[in-house]
Amino acid sequence: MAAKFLSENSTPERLGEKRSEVLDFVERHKRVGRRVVLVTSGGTTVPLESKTVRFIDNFSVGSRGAASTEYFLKEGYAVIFLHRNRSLKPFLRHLSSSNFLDLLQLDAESPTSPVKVRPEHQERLTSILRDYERVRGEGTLLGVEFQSLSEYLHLLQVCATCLQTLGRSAMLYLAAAVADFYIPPDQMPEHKIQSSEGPLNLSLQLVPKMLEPLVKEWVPKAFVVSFKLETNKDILVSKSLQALDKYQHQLVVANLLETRKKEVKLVTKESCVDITMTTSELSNGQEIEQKIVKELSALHSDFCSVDKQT
Ligand code: PAZ
Repeated sequence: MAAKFLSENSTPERLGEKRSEVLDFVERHKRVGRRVVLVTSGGTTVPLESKTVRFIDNFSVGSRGAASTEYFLKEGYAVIFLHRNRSLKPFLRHLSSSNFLDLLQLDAESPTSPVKVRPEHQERLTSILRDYERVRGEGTLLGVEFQSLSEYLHLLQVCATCLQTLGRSAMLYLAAAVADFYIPPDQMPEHKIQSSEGPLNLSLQLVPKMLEPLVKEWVPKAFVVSFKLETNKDILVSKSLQALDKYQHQLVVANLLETRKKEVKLVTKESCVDITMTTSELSNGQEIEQKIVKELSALHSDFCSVDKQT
């Protein structure tokens, strides 16, 4: 099913070049013994026309993926950040609620470098820039962009297979909100759908679950974390357990749409651990992703130590 989807849906531009970049990144960090995590982030679009004017989208803005990426970097991981274009980016996300130009001012007294950061933003920007420059200097973050469902799935396969060589020291953290339904290319109109033709009836097909080949074939030794989003709390844990049973991966991060920034559950076959934020932690600007990543990093260390014992 997955192979059929990938062969029938066109590959993203410069896929070969992107594969080489990811492979080089993985090899470089493998040489120094650094663990590598693939973080997926943001929603996918599902085109309604091949010359796409309209598409179906979802709510995800990529906060989970962008924030988690920063915390994985702090934990010493190298991160492949597979993200939706225009979704939130690590470091830059801290400025997403500001108008960039409001952070700056013109200084008439220094004509050669007249653009300055306003004094009230100096401290915050310095701290963001310091973290960003350290990561750039160490070369520990690689961004890979997608927009549509099909681009995402092709790039997921490429990134995951490049990680195979790392065995247990690779982690996959699949936080992207991936569409479950799509229109196959042979059923998609070429041109913009005309409203003059009346109301639109869409028939969508199921997207094959890529977790299956990912766990069985692409990265069979890696530590794989999937996400489960629900709106009904009564089915959250049972659906997470079903996924673990079906795909045989290591862990599901289970969350509800409304409370996803305040509480999640880390579900494995053996346990279900609640991670929660207090009101004071939230008002101090602390983020749940810091706790999630800390916990996962520790579990990943245990998982890697099995290799060393054998
Ligand atoms: O991207 P975001 O921060 O707005 O939301 C994060 C999330 C809810 C998409 C993520 O935590 C998640 O659950 N992803 C998987 C969604 C799914 O079940 O397909």
